[in-house]
Amino acid sequence: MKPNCTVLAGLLALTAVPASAQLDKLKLSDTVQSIKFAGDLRLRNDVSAKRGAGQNNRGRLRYRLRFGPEIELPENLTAIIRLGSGTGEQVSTNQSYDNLGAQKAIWLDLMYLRWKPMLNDDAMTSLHAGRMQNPLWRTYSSDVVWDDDFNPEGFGESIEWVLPGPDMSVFANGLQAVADEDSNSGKNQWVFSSQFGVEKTLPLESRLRVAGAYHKWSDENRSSFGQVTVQDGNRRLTNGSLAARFGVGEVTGQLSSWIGSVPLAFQATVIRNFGQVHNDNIQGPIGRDGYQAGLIIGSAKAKGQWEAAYFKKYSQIDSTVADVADSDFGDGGTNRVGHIAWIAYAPRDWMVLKVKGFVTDALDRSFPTVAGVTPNAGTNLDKAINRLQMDLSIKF
Ligand SMILES: [Ca+2]
Ligand SMILES: [Ca+2]
Ligand SMILES: [Ca+2]
Repeated sequence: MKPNCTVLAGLLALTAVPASAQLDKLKLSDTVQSIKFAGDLRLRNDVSAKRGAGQNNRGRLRYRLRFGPEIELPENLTAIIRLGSGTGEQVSTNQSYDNLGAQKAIWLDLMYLRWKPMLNDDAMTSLHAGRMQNPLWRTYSSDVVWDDDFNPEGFGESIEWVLPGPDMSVFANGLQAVADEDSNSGKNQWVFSSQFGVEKTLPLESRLRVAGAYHKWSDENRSSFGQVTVQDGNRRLTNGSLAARFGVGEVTGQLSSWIGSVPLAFQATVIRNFGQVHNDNIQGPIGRDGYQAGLIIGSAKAKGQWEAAYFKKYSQIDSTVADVADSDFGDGGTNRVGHIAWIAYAPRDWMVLKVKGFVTDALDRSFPTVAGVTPNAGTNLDKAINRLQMDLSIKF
């Protein structure tokens, strides 16, 4: 009887301690100025209908977890760490319900240092190094070039100046990322991006933000990138390396406005691969252009809010590097044209319900549209893919 009482008394004593006092016992090193944990969790039903030889319809129940700390250090330095679910792909942290409940892996999704020096009262500067969030400014339509899940490994720089006078700011972003390192080559493969943009306040509380960028890949034809996921599109050599060269020019922009109290955002991105010219590896149409354009009405960011959106996307075979482009359009990648639409509703500040549909088709059927499949097989050239995603997302 007596030992039980002791345990009970101990438990009562523990629960009687206020939460704040328990937190006081959390020991942090003197270097840590503050620490913030955040994350998100998404449950998805992903259904795709595929037409074409060798193509199967699929229905996948999937989840995504991302979670980690932002650790504020001295001297305006922050360490950002995030773990993510998935299968280690460069363009997704999705994991399917699969293999009789087998344990699923956790990956390093972000791990970088951010330095925000105070250089000027009218300028915001930040420098990044590590495996980081893409430092380039992007809208939804920018995923014709960059999948939102792609976290480059290298260096990033961002600066934005507020100009005196006409409600205007200018900004510049840089990215120098290692695409791949190989033991048999002293030279890494890289991507170098430079972006310059401007934001201007317009009448009727409208705003226009536009940026031009150039994404230059180097040694992209030397070998493959050793990437986990090879996406559709892009001509490739038998060793898996890209056949075309890539120097992609991009103009991306957003015009935000209002209909009464409902926000409205027009977005468009236009790309051309200026690196793409005829060479020994490139026969047939050169295939170097792409765009995505559309609008989002409303904004499902707080309790009771909704949004609806429509976009048209068009991406020729070598318009950009397929393996870092949006992974949800068709099976992901390039050489595809189609429509994207969604509606979303936020029943709580921290919860969003979303239904998103894709109606797509292969753009040029004379090319292999399935990664790694040669065209002369006569299969896989007809590749219409329609897709429906139903999401429940929680932010915490
Ligand atoms: Ca993705
Ligand atoms: Ca490698
Ligand atoms: Ca390589």
